[in-house]
Amino acid sequence: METSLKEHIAWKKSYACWLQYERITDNEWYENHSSLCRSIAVIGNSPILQSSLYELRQGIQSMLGEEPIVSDKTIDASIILGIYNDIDWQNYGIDTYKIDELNDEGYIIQSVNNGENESLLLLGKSDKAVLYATHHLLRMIQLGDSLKKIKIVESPKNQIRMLNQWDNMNASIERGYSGQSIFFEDNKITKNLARIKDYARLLSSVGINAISINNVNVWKVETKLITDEFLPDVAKIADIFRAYGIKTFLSINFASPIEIGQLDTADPLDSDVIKWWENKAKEIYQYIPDFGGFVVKADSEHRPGPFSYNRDHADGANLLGRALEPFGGLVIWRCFVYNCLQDWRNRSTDRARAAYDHFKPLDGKFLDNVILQVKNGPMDFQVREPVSPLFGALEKTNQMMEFQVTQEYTGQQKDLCYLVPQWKEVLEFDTYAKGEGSTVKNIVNGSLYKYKYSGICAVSNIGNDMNWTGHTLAQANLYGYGRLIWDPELASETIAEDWIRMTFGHDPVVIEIINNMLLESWPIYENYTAPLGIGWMVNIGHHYGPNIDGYEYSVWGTYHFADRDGIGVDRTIETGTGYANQYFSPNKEIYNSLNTCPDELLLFFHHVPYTHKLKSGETVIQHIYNTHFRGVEQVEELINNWNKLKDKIDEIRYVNVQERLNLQLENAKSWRDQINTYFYRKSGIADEKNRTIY
Ligand code: GCV
Repeated sequence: METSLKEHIAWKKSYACWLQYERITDNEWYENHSSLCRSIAVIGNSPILQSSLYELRQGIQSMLGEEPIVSDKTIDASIILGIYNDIDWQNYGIDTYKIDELNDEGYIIQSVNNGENESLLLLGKSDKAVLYATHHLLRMIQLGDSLKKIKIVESPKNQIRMLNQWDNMNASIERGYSGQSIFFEDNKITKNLARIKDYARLLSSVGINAISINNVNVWKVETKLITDEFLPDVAKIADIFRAYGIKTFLSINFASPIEIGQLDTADPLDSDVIKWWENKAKEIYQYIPDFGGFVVKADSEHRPGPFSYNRDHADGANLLGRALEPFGGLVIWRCFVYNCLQDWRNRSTDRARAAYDHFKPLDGKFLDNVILQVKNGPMDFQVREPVSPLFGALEKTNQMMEFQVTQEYTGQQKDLCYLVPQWKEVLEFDTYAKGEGSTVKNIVNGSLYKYKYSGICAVSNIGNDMNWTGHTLAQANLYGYGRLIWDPELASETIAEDWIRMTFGHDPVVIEIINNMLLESWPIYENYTAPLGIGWMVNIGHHYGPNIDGYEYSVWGTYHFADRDGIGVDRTIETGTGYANQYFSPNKEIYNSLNTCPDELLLFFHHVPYTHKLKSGETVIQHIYNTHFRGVEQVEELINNWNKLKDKIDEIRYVNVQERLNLQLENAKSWRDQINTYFYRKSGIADEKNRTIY
C-alpha cells in the first residue's frame, strides 16, 4: 500500500503494534535504571546477534531518549549479550544447573557484578535465544518492571512455533481481513522487503520461529514458487526471517511433478516422481540452505493428493519427507482431509470423524521428519467445537496443533473476539490418552509421546493494512498467540494486560476497560452466533453473518438438522455417527451421554427437543432467545465502554475500533433477529420474556 510520509506518521502507533517503545514517563524508574541501559557489549557475531543489537539500541534509544554506547569490552558494558559458549558465564556467578535447564532456545537474564558496576547479562543457549532474551528485556522496560537484582530463566515450551500465511501471489489472502498480502503482488514477490522485516521483528518479539509464506491451497502460479523463476526472491525473504530466528517454509502442490515437472503422474511410489522431488529438494536448498520444508494440503477440498493413485497419506508425506531428509527439512502434512460432498440422507457420514478415520490407522507409518498438522477442532475453527480426538490418538507420529488467528468464523476482524482464552481451553483439555493429565499442551509440546518434532502453528491474521490486522484490537490475537504458545501456562489476562500496556500505555482506566472488553469478547461472540456448539449457520462462501440454513442445504453439509421438534447432530455411539467413540474414556462417555455432555457442546453431540432442559436450568429454546438478546446488549456495552476512552487513545486507533464496534453491533442484531425468528417459527414456542421476535 502506497502511503505519504504524513499519513505514515499519523499511522505510526497503529503500525508499531505492541512495539511502541514510548518514552518513559515514570521518573523514578528512569532514575533507577538509566545507568543500566547506558552501554551494550555483544559477544560473538551472527545476523541474529546483529538483530538483537539493533532491537536493543532502537528500543532503548526510543524509550530512554539516549542511544546506548556499543562497546566491544564487556567491562565497559551495562548490558552484555552473548551465547553461553562464547561467554565466561561462570565468572558472572551463573549456576551450571541453570544452563543445563535451558533448551536450545532458552536464556538467562541475570543481574551480575561487572567490575565496579551491576550489569545485566543476557545469556542464550543459541543466538536465537539471545534475541528472545533481548525482546524479553525490552518488554520489561516497556512494562516498567524493575531490572534490579533479577534472575530470569526461560525456555519456550513448544519446539515449533509457526505462522501459516494463506497468501496468494495475486496479493489476495484466503480468509484475510486486513488488506492484501505483504509478500506478493501482481503474481510476483513484493519488492517491499522493509515491511517483511517489520513483520519479522513483530513475530520474533513474541517468539515465533517458523513461517510458511503462501496459501495451503497452492494454485497455478504459486506452484512455481519452488522453481528458479521465484526461488531467488523467496531466498531474499528467507534471509530477512533468518536474521530474526524464523525459518521459511513453502506450501506446495502435490501435483507439482505434473504441473511443473512434465511428468504424467504425481504417484508417490513412481520412481520418476521420487527422483523429481529429490532433485527439487536439492535445488531449493541451493538457494535457501536452511529452508524449513513443505506444508501440504492434499486430498482436501479438491486439492490433489495421493488418493488419486490409490495411495495413502503416509505414502504421500513420506515421498516428500525422503526428499527433504538429507537437508534437515520437514514435511508438515495437514490432516484436514474430508469428503466435502456430503449427502444429508446418509446420517453415517460425518465430517467431524474424517481426520481421525483417515490418520489414526496410519499412526507409526510416517517418517521421522513428517509432522501431522491437526486443526484444534474436528470441523473448522468454529466459535465452539470439542477438541479434535486426534490429539492423543497418535502415539508414534509427530503431531502439531493448528489454530486460526485470522477470524474466519469468529467475526472476521470486524467483530471483537480475543481468542487466547479459546486456545488456552484447547491446550488445557485432558485427553486421558495415557490416563489423567494427558493434556493437549503436553501432547503438542512433545512430552507425552516424546515426538521428535512437535509444536503449534496458526493461520495468520495480518495483511497490508496500515495497522496489520484491520481491527486494532485484533493485534492482541497475534501477540497473544505468540506469547501463549511460548508458554501455555501464561494466563489470558496477563497476556492481555501486557499487550494493552505495550500498545496503549499504562493508564489504569485504559487497561481495565480494554482488558474487560478482550476477555468478554469470545463469550459475547458465542452468545449471538450459533448456539450450544452446533457451529456454522454462516453465509456460504465468505462465512460472515448469519445464514442459518446456508450449509444445511449445501453439499458441504455441515448440518444442524433443525426441524419443528428439535435440533442438533447425533454423534453418539448407539444411535448417531459414532464420533464420540473417537475419544478416550472418560471423555467418550461424558460426551456420549445427554446427562453429562457439557451444555456448550450439547448440540454438537446430541439431537434434542427444544424443550430439553440444560444444566443451567433453561430449556434449549429459551437459552437460544436469552443468549441472543443478551449478546446484542453486550455489544452495546462494549461500545459504551470504548466511548469512555475517547480522550485517552490517539484518534486513528480510537476511530478504527469505534467503527468496527458499530459494524459488530449490526452483525449481532442481524444474528439475534434471524436466529430468534427462525427458531420461534420452527418450534412455535414463544419467548418467556415476551421480547420482540420478528
Ligand atoms: C485454505 C476452511 C476454509 C478454507 C481453507 C480450509 C483449509 O475450509 O474455509 O478457506 O482453505 O479451511 O484449512 O484448508
